[in-house]
Amino acid sequence: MISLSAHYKVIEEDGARWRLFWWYKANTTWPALVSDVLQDKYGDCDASAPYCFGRLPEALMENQAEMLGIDSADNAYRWKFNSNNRVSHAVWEAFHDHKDAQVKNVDVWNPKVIRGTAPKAAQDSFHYRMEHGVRSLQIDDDNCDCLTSLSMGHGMCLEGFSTQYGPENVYGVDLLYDTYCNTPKPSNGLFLYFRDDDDCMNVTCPANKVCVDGIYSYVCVDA
Ligand SMILES: [Ca+2]
Ligand SMILES: [Ca+2]
Ligand SMILES: [Ca+2]
Repeated sequence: MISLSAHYKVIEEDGARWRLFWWYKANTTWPALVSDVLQDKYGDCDASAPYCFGRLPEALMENQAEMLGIDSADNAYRWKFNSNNRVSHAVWEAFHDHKDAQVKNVDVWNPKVIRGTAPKAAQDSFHYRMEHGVRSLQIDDDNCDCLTSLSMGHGMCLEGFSTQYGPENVYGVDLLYDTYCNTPKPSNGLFLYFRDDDDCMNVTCPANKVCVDGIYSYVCVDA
């Protein structure tokens, strides 16, 4: 069966094809009813919505998967998942399996920088957990708001939140390149994509059918 999410936007970046799965448009009012930045099963969002808190498709395979992030300041980072890297694996389990995580100062999992500036500190930590009523996540150097790369939901510092870096009860995203100690806010935007190769590339469908790309699959449907 075709994924309903075939309608999510596809882009080309850094020599690969990418499909959108998570987004938060800059200056969107944070939706008060949302209590989890990964609440939506892949494909459940309306493609025209101002935000989508989607997870990775279930059919995606960890050691073949890659993620691309582009923020509203046009920083673009590319991550390659690796089940042997404890930070990568915890991020995968959050985005794919909807599992909470906390790993700190373990394996470095830096993104490839496609545009913009690289994180100032080695990204060797990750957590995904409830903070101020919203299940939030953060990839950084030490599980606290400074020098993050991916930071979505509410700010987080160790087991809680520190008002040293930002005010309480402000939700949104941080930019991928964190100049120092910024916390997530709704004036930033962020778009996350997964690598989705075109499985229709070498397919010839029967007459009157067209090929629709899936995840490691395709289907020929009526034109
Ligand atoms: Ca930090
Ligand atoms: Ca930050
Ligand atoms: Ca595909």
